[in-house]
Amino acid sequence: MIEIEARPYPYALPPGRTALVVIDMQRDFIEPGGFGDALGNDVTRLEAIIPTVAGLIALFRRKGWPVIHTRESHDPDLGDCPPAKRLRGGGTLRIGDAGPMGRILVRGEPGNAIIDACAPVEGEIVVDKPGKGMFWHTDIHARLDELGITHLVFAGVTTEVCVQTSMREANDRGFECLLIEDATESYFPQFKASAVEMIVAQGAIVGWATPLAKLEEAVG
Ligand code: C5J
Repeated sequence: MIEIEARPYPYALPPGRTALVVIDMQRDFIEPGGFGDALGNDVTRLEAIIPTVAGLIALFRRKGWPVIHTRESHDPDLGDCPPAKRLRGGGTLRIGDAGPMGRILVRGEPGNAIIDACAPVEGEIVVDKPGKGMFWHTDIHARLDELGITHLVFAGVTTEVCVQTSMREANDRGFECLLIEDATESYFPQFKASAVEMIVAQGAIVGWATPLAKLEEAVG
């Protein structure tokens, strides 16, 4: 076990049983012209964490530990996008509409791709998830079990939506979850701060949080 200084108390990381999950580092959320932008958000906040997320991915690759990437995405026929999701919100572009980077949140479209700086390499698992959480309508739980993974380290966007939902799903499924707090971001600073507090509150009710430097310090 490697002990990581974290909130609310040290996180015990078992090498060989720990995977990194990078949530939705997609052009649709991070670049101008994507879904996040169409909803009226300032995407530059998310852009700022790219070097930290890339550094975290590099650390896991250096260690030879699994890296899993997720994409929030839908089939081109939108059969996996309930009307309640598609029609929600007052943005100029809805899921499935054609935007500057192709159809919003549709698999295979340029905007749905993971940004170059965090792109998966050969052999890494990529999960296409139609929901906010990484488990709903995906086979990731079985794949994690096959790999013997019991501990998940989380990064990506956005903190209070897809990251927090995925962490909560993972926590309910028995995974020990650690959030790298400077490798996640929200369009709303107060939502990020609150989400991190909710995760670590009540003795790590959802999981632990720590900055990348503390993980690097501990794992070398
Ligand atoms: C959102 C996400 N915010 N990846 N998706 O709709 O957090």
